[in-house]
Amino acid sequence: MEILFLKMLLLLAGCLGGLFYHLSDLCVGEKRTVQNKPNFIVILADDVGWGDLGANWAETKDTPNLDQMAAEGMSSHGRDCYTKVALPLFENITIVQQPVNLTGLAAEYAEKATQFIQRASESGRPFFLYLALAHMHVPLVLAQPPSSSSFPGPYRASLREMDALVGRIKDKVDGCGKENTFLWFTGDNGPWAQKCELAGNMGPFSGAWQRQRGGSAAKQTTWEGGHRVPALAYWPGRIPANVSSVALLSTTDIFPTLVSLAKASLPPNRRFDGSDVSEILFGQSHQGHKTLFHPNSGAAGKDGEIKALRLAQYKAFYTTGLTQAKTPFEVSESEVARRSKRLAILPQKLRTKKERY
Ligand SMILES: [Ca+2]
Repeated sequence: MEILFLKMLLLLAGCLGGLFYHLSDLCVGEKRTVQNKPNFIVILADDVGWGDLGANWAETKDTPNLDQMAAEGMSSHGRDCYTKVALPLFENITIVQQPVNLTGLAAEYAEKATQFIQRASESGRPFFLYLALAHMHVPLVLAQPPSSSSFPGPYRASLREMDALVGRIKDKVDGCGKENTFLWFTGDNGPWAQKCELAGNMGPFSGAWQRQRGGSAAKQTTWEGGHRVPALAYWPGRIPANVSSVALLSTTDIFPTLVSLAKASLPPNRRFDGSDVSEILFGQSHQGHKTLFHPNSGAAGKDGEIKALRLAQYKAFYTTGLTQAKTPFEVSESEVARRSKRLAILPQKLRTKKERY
């Protein structure tokens, strides 16, 4: 199998990488045919909150493109600003910028990604594009002049910028092979709550129980706000539109799933935590993981130690944040789905009473 790395853009922990894996036709100019193997685009956002997407949380109004992607695919139930950072920006193995100009980074992501999709499509070979964004984290640069009358604040401006960026990539896919391209958007973990208004929205997973004991329920903890991330899967004709799945999935499933869809095999000499979840994405199954183990990030104990266990609708915590917990909590997906739609219209008094996560 011929494999060519074409582009790589690296910033902080994120990279935009692309490779072709060999096969036949795709779209060349106006002529478009369906190849035997699909294309894959994975967009990974940093510290994006489950409630940052309007598709999940009705109070959020800043993500029309991601919401549209959710409507056309499947969703699954995750002050200090600078203009430059000292880290380098890579294209393949070449540093193309250092320090990175953060002001133009979103535009550069979009330009490189869309150019890559275009060139890959014209090549007639299937491709894989991985786009690991510097967004959301905390805003590293103001995405909009604060003097603007429509400036919504640093975080929301950055959220809108990311939404527009994903929208540009989706538009490119739509114009150049959407019938054979699988687009997967998700996040790595929940918001960095200690950054207050510069952090994302956890939606209903605000961790009332944990916060009462002085801890956080977001990033670096094993609570839902720290582990549950938005996930959108888009592939018209293969993935059913406007479906919200309650199956328990993990970002560790991405690799086995893409390997399977590429008709390749996982290396046999190691174990993988994730599974091929393509049947769930294609609407043929609702059985995700029955059990997930949540290791500690190191912020609240020894890095890698199992601190919480998810079993079906139950989640047991042993140590999380600064607080020890021995209480199993029930995580009702149907309740979450119902509340995510209803909470936006509930009075604050009722909302607080209902928050258990
Ligand atoms: Ca992160």
